[in-house]
Amino acid sequence: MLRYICMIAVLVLVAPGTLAHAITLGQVDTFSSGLEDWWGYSSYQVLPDGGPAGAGDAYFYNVSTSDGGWLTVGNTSDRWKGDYTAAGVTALQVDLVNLGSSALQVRAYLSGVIVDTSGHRQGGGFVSTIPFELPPDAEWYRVTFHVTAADLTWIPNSLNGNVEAALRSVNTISFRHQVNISDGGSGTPTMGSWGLDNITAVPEPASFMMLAVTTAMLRRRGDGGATAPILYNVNRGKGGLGRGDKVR
Ligand SMILES: [Ca+2]
Repeated sequence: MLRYICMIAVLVLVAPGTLAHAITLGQVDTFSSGLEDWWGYSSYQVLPDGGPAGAGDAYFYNVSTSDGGWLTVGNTSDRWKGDYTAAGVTALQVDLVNLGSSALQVRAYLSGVIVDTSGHRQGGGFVSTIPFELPPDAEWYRVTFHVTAADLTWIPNSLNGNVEAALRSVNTISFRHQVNISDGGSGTPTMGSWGLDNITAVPEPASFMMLAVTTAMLRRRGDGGATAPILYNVNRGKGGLGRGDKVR
């Protein structure tokens, strides 16, 4: 019996890419239990009310009080690390609200690195090629950022730009105001404030659409008629620059 236990232990230890709580399709962070390992540049906190479902719906609030600050919200915990390709995670869905006075150009960011058999570090940092323009109207928008190789652009000078390698071993994700990809790895400095909620690892579009519709219907039933978030789908080749397709 002891031999079998040891064999199982070894298999667990050597399984490639294994993390204790790595990325899982469908996982969602709602901020109902606090920061849930999310962090922000400038100032940030979880506010207990005012999320998409209104009173009692906590959300992540991030504010920059000077022109030199960033609106960038990220996560480097094990739950959001790992092999996105193997997990089937092809997009990140997030509810967003702009609480400032200027529109924000929001992009998703992922970075990852794999050391190949020759000892070379493959990967880098990547952002959405197409940003989502979040208007300063204090409305919640449900936005889907596709994170496949076709939807991401390398931020130069971060490793070698091997996006397939990065997606196989993600170590950081974030959402940020970034006007130009050349603005670099932290986004574009600005003064403003925004909120995020219901950050979800979503699957292929067909499955995602069922999930999105189901979520919206449940929310309407559950909150006594509050307006569900406006749905947008940010995808290269669709919707044009600055705004994705309006789903609903
Ligand atoms: Ca929430």
